[in-house]
Amino acid sequence: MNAPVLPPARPDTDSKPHSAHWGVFSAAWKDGALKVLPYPGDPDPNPLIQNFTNALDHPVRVTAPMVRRGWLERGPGPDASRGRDDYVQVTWDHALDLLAAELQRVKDLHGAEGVFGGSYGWSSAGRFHHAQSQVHRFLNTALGGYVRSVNSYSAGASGVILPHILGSMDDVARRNVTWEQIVPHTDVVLAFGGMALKNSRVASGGISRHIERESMRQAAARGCRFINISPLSSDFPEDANAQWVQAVPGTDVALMLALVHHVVANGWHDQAFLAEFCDGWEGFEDYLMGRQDGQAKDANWAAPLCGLPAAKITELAHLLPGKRVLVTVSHSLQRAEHGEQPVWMAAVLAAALGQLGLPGGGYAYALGTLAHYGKRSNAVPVASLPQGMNGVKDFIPVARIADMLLHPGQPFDYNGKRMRYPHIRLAYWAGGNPFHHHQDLKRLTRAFATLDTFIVHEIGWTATARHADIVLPCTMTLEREDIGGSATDPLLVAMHRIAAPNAQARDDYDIFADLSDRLGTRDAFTEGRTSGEWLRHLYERTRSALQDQGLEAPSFEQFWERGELPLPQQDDDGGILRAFRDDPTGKPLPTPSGKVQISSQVIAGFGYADCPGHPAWLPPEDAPTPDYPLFLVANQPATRLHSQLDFGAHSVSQKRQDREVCTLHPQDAAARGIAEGDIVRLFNARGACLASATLSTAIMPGVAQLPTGAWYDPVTDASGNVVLCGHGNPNILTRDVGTSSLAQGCSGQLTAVQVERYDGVLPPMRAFDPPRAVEMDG
Ligand SMILES: Nc1nc2c(c(=O)[nH]1)N[C@H]1C(S)=C(S)[C@@H](COP(=O)(O)OP(=O)(O)OC[C@H]3O[C@@H](n4cnc5c(=O)[nH]c(N)nc54)[C@H](O)[C@@H]3O)O[C@H]1N2
Ligand SMILES: Nc1nc2c(c(=O)[nH]1)N[C@H]1C(S)=C(S)[C@@H](COP(=O)(O)OP(=O)(O)OC[C@H]3O[C@@H](n4cnc5c(=O)[nH]c(N)nc54)[C@H](O)[C@@H]3O)O[C@H]1N2
Ligand SMILES: [Mo]
Repeated sequence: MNAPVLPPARPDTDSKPHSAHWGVFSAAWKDGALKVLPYPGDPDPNPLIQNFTNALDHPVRVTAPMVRRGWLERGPGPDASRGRDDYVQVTWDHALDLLAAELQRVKDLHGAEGVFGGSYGWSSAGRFHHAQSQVHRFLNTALGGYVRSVNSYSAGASGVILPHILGSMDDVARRNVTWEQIVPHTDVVLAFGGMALKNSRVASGGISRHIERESMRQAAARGCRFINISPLSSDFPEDANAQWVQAVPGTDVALMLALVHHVVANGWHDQAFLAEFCDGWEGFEDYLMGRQDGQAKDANWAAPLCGLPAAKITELAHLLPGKRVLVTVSHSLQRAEHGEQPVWMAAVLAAALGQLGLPGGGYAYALGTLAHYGKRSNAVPVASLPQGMNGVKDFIPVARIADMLLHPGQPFDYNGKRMRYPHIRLAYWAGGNPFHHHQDLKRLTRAFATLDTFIVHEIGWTATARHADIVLPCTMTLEREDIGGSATDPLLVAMHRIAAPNAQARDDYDIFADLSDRLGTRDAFTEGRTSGEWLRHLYERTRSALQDQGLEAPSFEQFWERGELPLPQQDDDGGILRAFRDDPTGKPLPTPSGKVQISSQVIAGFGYADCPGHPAWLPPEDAPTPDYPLFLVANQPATRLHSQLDFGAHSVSQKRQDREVCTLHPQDAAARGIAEGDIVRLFNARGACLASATLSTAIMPGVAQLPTGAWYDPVTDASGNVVLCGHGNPNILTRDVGTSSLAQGCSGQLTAVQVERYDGVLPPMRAFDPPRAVEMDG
């Protein structure tokens, strides 16, 4: 079955609109090739749209339903051969019959509590075919529910701590300071983790205009100073003319403490603001000034931790008083051990400066990390698929998946609660790639080996699909019609179909509908609608809201014909923080005191040593050692979204010798005899991977950077043990521990490694070859 399938002859077509999380575009067939052009209104289009050009009939697409041989022969049950087995191709009917029977078996024996349907992942931009919504709706209607996951890999720590101290993540990140305010008002942007354009070019649901570069340019031209506190100078574009402050990764809290210390020691803090708008300053100030532990958190204390001269820290502090200052913290800082602390401490820094709630000032958590942030909100809702009711109460913080599978029944802490991991027998994934997003991949393989059954719908043979028992080929976004939109982008996109489904691929929706049929729940899942009828039904919400506001409200047919619909937006004008500043008693913050929690009695009451009652410097456990002396930054890739379309033309064009590229400082490279373009081996006690080295002074010494997203390509020894990932997936190195007992977020951004030149035989890169598969007889 692995014989090459000839692509169908493609006649030339007119260009049609479509959308991805990384941009709105149009696509057309010309001379047998797919041409992809950015949305004409986009001032700074994202090159990632070029990943589509070779994707549709790439050999790594899943072409037919497949069942893992061991599962087919031995039936459901724990199996350590997941990830190493071959596949047997079956018909759609056979696959769906097997799957329906297995779902029924698990439900009868263990209840819906035995099914994990968290299915975390970004899937694709269309709002109806959003795979995670589809799988949740299916499990709710067919089984009555599933064990779910809460929070995200993006904002695992901040999503939990922010409601304790300021308000919801969305209120602090998404409906707060806008780029429109920064351009005229802000004097200093203190950006911890920078504001990399590669990141703000992405927004779930799509993004029609990339305005960040131009906004930074205009603000800088007016005199706004951008400070890039980051191990990488590329975390700001040149347009921002940013000053680069090279602080040791993971030490931002120490730096923030020292800045606040200097501000307080000089009496520059806004005492009136702290008294009126904040709660718990005194206890925090005792810690800051070292009144109890005898250690003032001053510049001299922070300097050796941060790897910065004390004079540099005080120089930064001098930039702040009397200025309109905006503090930002990228998501990356909280995707690390004690990730709650920088999120909290940055709020305290902005509060000490009295800046919270001012136009262009204060604290805009995560501004610059996604295109959603710093924008106005739409004044009308956009489509989303209702997921139904989940009858199962059990859940896990999303990044605790391997802990759950490996330790059923064991207790864990989360946000003040003591909970127990449920015993999962079957996991169902559609639209996510745990072998991309999770840490310590060898441990994750052991975790998935405990399942009775693992089901995956995929467009391609990701490592996740290669660990599954039943793999169902689904259409990719270009192969179906959908509606693209998000709550902060003023364009609804009619996502036209650009190509017929590849091989036997089917829409997730149609797969779930036919599966529901076998389980007797088809009507509950479909409500009698085809996908085309669903699109019309979901569009109606937007149309009627437009009509209610007396605006032009085109019919679905008109919208489809035009390809796009501009949406009205509202002026959030600073969101809850501005409202609170203007009217502190009438518009209190949704916190216990109604004010900014500089300290929190609630969090103190949880009694967590790893998340005390005020922000504090807690040194990371996973820091460089003599054996593993470099900090590895495993950040978001510039060449794709996560692992999506890693086989796409743009992503592949940036690899070297088929490997992902790892950046090293020339000093660190020279000390190891590594030259530009050498293949290197990155390793620590958990694992190893290969990459191609590039040398650059745009990274600070002592730090190596390898982006996430290269598809896991395990190379095994004679006994089947994984020796390394030959492609460069950093998650074979990262540590699978929660940020703290409070949030239990993912801590994959940083880990300690050693790097050496790899002089061995380069293993062939096989992540983009489909696995061995045979066709079922008869
Ligand atoms: N070390 C480290 N790890 C990290 C991070 C980090 O900074 N460092 N970042 C984390 C973050 S912030 C995130 S958000 C996660 C991202 O993790 P994921 O969201 O899981 O990553 P994606 O690659 O976007 O996975 C989406 C998958 O859905 C598939 N897909 C696309 N369209 C469809 C469809 O229509 N149907 C179906 N069934 N499947 C579809 C794609 O092929 C792809 O495999 O990674 C996290 N992991
Ligand atoms: N091109 C592209 N864009 C994306 C994504 C993608 O996969 N590809 N993913 C999107 C998603 S889902 C999310 S959640 C966001 C994520 O947004 P982030 O998590 O903020 O993105 P990263 O690129 O992982 O990290 C940003 C920068 O933080 C710096 N950094 C790392 N550790 C530290 C530290 O300890 N201190 C300081 N000061 N700096 C540090 C690194 O230099 C890194 O480049 O990005 C989104 N944008
Ligand atoms: Mo994310």
